[in-house]
Amino acid sequence: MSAVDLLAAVDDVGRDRRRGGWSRHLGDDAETTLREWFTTEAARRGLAVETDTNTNLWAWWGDPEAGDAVVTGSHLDSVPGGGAYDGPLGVASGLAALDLLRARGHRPTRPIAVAVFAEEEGGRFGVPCLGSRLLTGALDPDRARALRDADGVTLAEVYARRGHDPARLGHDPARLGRLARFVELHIEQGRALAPQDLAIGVGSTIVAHGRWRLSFTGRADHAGTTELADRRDPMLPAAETVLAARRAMARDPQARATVGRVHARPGGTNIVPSAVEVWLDARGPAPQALVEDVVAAARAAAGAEGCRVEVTTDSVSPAVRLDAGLADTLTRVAAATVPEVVRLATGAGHDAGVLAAHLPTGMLHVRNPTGTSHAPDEHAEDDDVATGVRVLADVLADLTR
Ligand code: HGY
Ligand code: MN
Ligand code: MN
Ligand code: MN
Repeated sequence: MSAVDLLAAVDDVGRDRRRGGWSRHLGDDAETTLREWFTTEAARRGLAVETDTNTNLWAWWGDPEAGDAVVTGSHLDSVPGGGAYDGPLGVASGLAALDLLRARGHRPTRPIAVAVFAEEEGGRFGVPCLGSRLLTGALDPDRARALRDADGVTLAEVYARRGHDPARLGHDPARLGRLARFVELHIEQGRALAPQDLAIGVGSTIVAHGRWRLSFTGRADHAGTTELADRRDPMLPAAETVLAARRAMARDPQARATVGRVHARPGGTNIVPSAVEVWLDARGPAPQALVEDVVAAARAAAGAEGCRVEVTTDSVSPAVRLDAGLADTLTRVAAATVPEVVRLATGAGHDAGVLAAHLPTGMLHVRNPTGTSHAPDEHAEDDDVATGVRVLADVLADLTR
């Protein structure tokens, strides 16, 4: 079954009629349905499916305990109102690549797994790459268990409802030690390949990125009867935060500073808010320095409005240089299928960026004609998807000969 057909089978899962696009978040019905779909498709292929203590899924061709495994895969969760390819393309391509290898009669000399990492987008609990960070010990399990979603539900409660013991979350060095290579196929996010008329890019680096939360506290009051001098309006320093992020990007073309999420309480149209939370996504060569500039402006604005401000770090991911030797292998193997292969530095975070600190890790990026991602219009052409699957199959064959 082709990756396009696999994706088509779940195209209606998690469609977000209100926002457009798809919304599939850890523990919700859509993500649960996608996990069941993956498990069914893997079992249909005779793969042994297991759920690890961090609820990452692993579909094995070969003995999971043997070690020295070659792993591909990605994630099934999405951002709110996201596209259908970011994550699922890598998972579907992994299954389709195994179909190709079997059709060719390939007999791997080492185990191969297709993995699905939990909550890569951090869409529900705010910490990206949750499953791979827990697996690798990059996220403290106590902190993870206590994470709360927008409704105040904790991660521990969601896992318990799922029948997973939250007490078992955490670093899994034994599992990690059995992995020898990880190759993630992902739709390109950004538009580097299309202008060069290229279908495949090999990942070289992943930019440093992080998420910070600025919580402004003022005083609720009547919108119609409170004069400016009497207001302590937290929306004003929140607005200054957004403008400071834009100034930071204008200063440094490599910087990315985004405020995509704001939450005002109590949230009435006719109320000067009592509190406003602003989430800042910062990326680039030095995201912390960028954040310091934005926070300084936010603090000054908060002071001028008589508001308090608290700044917390939700997550920080250092810049990652993907394994050069594996990138060379990916490039060599891909060259048998596509006329030219380029290295691609990406501004998007991935589970590959987390695993890269623990085992040789590579990425294959599949052309995105418009570059649009984290949005309903995200798209890869069927021919490019098929090319990506062929290249991934050739890579898995090369690594398991
Ligand atoms: O946010 C990111 O860069 C990734 O798509 N999770
Ligand atoms: Mn994403
Ligand atoms: Mn992704
Ligand atoms: Mn199409």
